[in-house]
Amino acid sequence: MAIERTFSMIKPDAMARNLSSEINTIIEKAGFYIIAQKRTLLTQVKAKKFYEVHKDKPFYHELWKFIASGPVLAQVLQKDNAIADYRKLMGATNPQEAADGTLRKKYGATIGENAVHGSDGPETAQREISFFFSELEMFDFDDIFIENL
Ligand code: 3AN
Repeated sequence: MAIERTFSMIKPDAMARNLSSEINTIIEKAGFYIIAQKRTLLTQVKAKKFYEVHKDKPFYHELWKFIASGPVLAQVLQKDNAIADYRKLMGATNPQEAADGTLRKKYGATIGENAVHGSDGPETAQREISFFFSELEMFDFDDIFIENL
């Protein structure tokens, strides 16, 4: 399987409950390397832009309002098969339907306030990572390994 990067975001509900370290421990124990992360507060303009693929959905307004309602922890995770594996670790969008042991089951409250976000495919991952991070802000274990050969 190929080494991949995916974008993760710990959402305002989980941040307000001070859960970022606890969630990061689970992420790291599942084998992901957090190769970049930043705490930030999205403006409403940026929140709308981040979620613009959902602009025709009935919950768009609720979605961008919530993500701009408090600080988030934006992250880039790296691992074999990172995109699908992180979706699995997060669990179903609706915490009530999420499998036991998943982040959303453990920490999510509702379909909107569901603690974490993760990219749903390679193109989305690319777009979401570059929305928050420049290449210089990420380190890559493979690069470090090659340099030290
Ligand atoms: P996922 O984050 O699991 O890929 P999507 O792509 O269906 O889920 O939805 C994007 C985001 O929109 C989700 N993170 C979720 O919090 C929110 N969302 C989805 N459906 C609803 C809904 N019916 N009401 C409010 N928010 C929703």
